Amino acid sequence: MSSLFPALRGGSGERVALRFGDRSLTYAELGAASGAVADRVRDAGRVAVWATPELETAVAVVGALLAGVAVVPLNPKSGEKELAHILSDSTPSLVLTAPGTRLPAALGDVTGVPLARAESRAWGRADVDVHGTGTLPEDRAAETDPALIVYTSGTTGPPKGAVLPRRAVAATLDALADAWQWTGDDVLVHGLPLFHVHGLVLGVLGPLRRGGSVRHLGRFDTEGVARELNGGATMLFGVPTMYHRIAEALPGDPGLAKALGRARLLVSGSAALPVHDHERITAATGQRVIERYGMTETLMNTSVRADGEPRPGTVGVPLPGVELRLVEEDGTVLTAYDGESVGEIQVRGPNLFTEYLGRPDATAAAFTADGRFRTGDMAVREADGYVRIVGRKATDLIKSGGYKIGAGEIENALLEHPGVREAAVTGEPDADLGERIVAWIVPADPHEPPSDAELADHVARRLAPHKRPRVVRHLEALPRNDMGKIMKRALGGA
Ligand code: MCA
Ligand code: AMP
Repeated sequence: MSSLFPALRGGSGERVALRFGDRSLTYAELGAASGAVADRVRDAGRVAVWATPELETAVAVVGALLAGVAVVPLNPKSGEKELAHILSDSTPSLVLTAPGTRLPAALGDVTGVPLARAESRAWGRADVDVHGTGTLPEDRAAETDPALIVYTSGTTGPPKGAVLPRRAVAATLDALADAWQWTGDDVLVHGLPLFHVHGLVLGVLGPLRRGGSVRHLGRFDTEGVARELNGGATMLFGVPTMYHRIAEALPGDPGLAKALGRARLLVSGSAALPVHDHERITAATGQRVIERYGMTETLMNTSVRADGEPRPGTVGVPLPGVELRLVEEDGTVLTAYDGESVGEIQVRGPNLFTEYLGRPDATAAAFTADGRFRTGDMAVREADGYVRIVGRKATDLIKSGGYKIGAGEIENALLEHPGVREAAVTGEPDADLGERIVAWIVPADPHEPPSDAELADHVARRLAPHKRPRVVRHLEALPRNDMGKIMKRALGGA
């Protein structure tokens, strides 16, 4: 297939490709640095990347992709149980890290390979010519070859690895370029984590595929957003929690309002942005935030278009190449564009993943016989085709801060704590996070229950900090039906 990153071979060598804090790389430097990584990993089979928000994470991912090697991005805050699962499931031959990274013992015998500092002249090998005539590796990978394996939570059990082919990455980024008039002139700013699709595929590989620039904030804050938008950034990507924090900050920060007013495009995704936050941002800045809708398994499916009417509360129209339909419980395909008939969103297109790694059962269950992916998201379609998401089929999935978290994996982790006899996890509305994780527990010893902080730390250490319960409630027994199944509705959960 043609290259994923034509700009690395084209003539944009002196243009800045990546900036993380005060460190940056031009396309020429990125070509040299990632070309060297490609050399190192060429025969590695599959590699993991310790995805800290640093330059070297981007260099490692681009280098592996240049070599045609599949990348497993790892959350550097993964707890021991989550990390052990992902490593044993994806069996990477090595883990690429930024220099100076201390890897946890839970990594076991997988070799950590620290990269040289990305700007270091050590990359500047004479045989790497980023202007097209030299030895950046030939792109021999097929479009169906895996580019990334991204772990995503289900309702029960440990996370599954979604295998994303190179075709899906190229297709989704090109469809977004069409929808957003996204070009090499754009400079994107964001502070998203680099171990998920939003921050990594859209937020790093997106600008690089266009030949544009990305400025990563290291960690999200409104000051960084204002600084970069005032300093020439043209686009902002964020999850609703980030836009909510912006909406909260705007009344006291005219500089932030001015900076947002300058942007070409403000894009929100990963969860629904409440209409109230849309309205507050528009009132203060004159800008409309546009939403796009995607999933780890499907990459992007719909978006409000840059040249379309922004409509708060909707996720816009199907992207070019994406077939989207709504299907009722009994399998009836909805033909109405009436804004009220609700069906499950099913999608088909070049943007889809190929399988859950090593899970043919789960893969088969996720697709219809004619190759459409069942998203589990429930939606209606308005007369002009705009899609409005109204809910989710699975009651045991929680979206908190834009992260998808399965209730089952947290329940299992809580049950591993000696102070917990029974556990149920639900999501509760939260103005900042969208939903917050609530743990309902029956303590092993009601007179000496574990503290809330102890349980939060336990889950953070086992799984990941963003999976920790924000609220713990104690019960004498969990409400169960005649079959012994926990009745989450009685707990106020879904
Ligand atoms: C707190 N911390 C702890 C504990 N408590 N660490 C260990 N143990 C504890 N008990 C740490 C956290 O790790 C974090 O550290 C800091 O304290 C604050 O924690 P928290 O309150 O959880 O973070 P936050 O600042 O409130 O995070 C909000 C956020 C974050 C920045 C919006 O939720 C976020 O980055 N969300 C993005 C999710 C995302 O990218 N989703 C995309 C997947 P520190 O601050 O150092 O980290 S969806 C997707 O990809 C699809 C395709 C799509 O459609 O986009
Ligand atoms: P993940 O599996 O973490 O990739 O999350 C995918 C899920 O996030 C989707 O199935 C949706 O439920 C949700 N999602 C993503 N973007 C949006 C959006 N703009 N509005 C509402 N929900 C969204």
